[in-house]
Amino acid sequence: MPGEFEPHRGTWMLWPQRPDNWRNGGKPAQVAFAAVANAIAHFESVTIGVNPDQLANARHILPPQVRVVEMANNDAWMRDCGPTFVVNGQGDVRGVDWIFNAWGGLINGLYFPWDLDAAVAQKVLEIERIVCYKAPLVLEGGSIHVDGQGTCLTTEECLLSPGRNPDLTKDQIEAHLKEYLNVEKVLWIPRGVYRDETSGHVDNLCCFLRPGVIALAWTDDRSDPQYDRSSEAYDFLMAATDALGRRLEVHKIHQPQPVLISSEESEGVDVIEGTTPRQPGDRMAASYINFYFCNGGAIVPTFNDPNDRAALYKLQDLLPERQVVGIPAREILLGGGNIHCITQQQPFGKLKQRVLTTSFIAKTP
Ligand code: KQY
Repeated sequence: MPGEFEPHRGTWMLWPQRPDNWRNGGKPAQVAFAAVANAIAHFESVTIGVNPDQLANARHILPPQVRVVEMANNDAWMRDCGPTFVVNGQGDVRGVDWIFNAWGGLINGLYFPWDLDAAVAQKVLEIERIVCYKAPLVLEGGSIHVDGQGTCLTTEECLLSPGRNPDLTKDQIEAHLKEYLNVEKVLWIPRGVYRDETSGHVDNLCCFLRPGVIALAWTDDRSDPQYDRSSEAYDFLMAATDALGRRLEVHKIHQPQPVLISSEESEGVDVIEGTTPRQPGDRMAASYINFYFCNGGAIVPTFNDPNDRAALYKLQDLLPERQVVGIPAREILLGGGNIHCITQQQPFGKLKQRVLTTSFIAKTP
């Protein structure tokens, strides 16, 4: 699996609408998703899968350069139900279709049913005519990050949670990661971000900025429940080496102040049995780390918070080769995730495909 920071052929997303997760029938979230799609489209092509009843609305709201395709789904988390794109030894792009069970199935999943989401990865791969590898593991894309050089980051809290693969040992899960992602080393961080409803997806806590270099969600406030989680992750990463035996450089990105659901926001969400409730005063798992790399850019969530500026400047310093773009993302956070969770990169194949494409273009009159 290439690192997300490597070149992309494009980005895949889904369109939000379910009223028991997105307030006001999904309208504010749709505006936020459109802003993300528009920002990414400045750097690379974007495709959005949309349920049939929202097709006209999505086409109306999204800019013309964003490709809109009909794709039935239960909710809008392409990172988690979409394919994980990999590149084989010949340089061909392939897709891994993990088992999706809505972040914990009937044990602690976030909604039921999830059958449409479970079919999304295959549909994306059919559209792109990419061969699909069916993996016998419950896993969402937000629970892994790779450096493209043999190292995978994940959390024990998530991949060992009872709702995912209770019949597999840690070693068996690691063996699947090694096989399907072609990694040699899995770094098991103990826990993710406080109150992350995915049971601690790593993509909200830390990510590779490039091989050997990691950005980590941080707070200096020892009374914040996030402090212990970030500290143990920091200590773990500082003591670790990657697949090539390198020590890791870890950069702390200070989190926003706790983001709490307001009464108005809570009232806008339909109450349906079996779906995660959204109560006033509940803290959401806000994190600047939940950003998305695209070709030449990094699209970073902002929260109208005093720390927004520092986070954007620090990431820009750490990523001088990219344009860092902040997008107001409270409405995405209110649904339980953020910009990284709603996007999925499709990489270029290795040299062969790019050379073929270039020579074809060169010969076309
Ligand atoms: O990857 C994510 N953070 C997705 C969260 C899903 C939340 C569903 N309500």
